[in-house]
Amino acid sequence: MKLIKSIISLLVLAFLLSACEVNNRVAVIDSWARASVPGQSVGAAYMTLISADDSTFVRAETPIASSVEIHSMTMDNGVMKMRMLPELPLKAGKEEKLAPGGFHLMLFDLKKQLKAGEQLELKLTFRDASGKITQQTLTLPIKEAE
Ligand SMILES: [Cu+2]
Repeated sequence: MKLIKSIISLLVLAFLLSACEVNNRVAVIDSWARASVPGQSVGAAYMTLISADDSTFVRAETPIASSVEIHSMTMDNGVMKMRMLPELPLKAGKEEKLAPGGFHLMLFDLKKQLKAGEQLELKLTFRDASGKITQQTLTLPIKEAE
């Protein structure tokens, strides 16, 4: 009886721990936005996403752009082609890099210039395998492209 009780309390503990992790199942590292020039209406942001479980990057928003799209970039007969992705699947434990020349976030209708040294607020939305939505807000440094 005592053994069953301790097994039950272990199960409850495991459940509580996993419930606590729900809000932070996707790690975001190396995030930055590319500095823009005056009058430029489109910007770009980059980051590396690592999800603990299979999940999906659904969308991104920022107060300083009308919309943000997830894009892929590929070479097609020597021509760079960008394509909008409805969402980006994330494999458990696999780094998904959004970097110049590959996946990136495209910011449309910038409301102000992105100046190097300043910061940009970006809200990311993820959906886990069970359909649960989580969001995290990031502060990205704005930098000149290397
Ligand atoms: Cu693009």
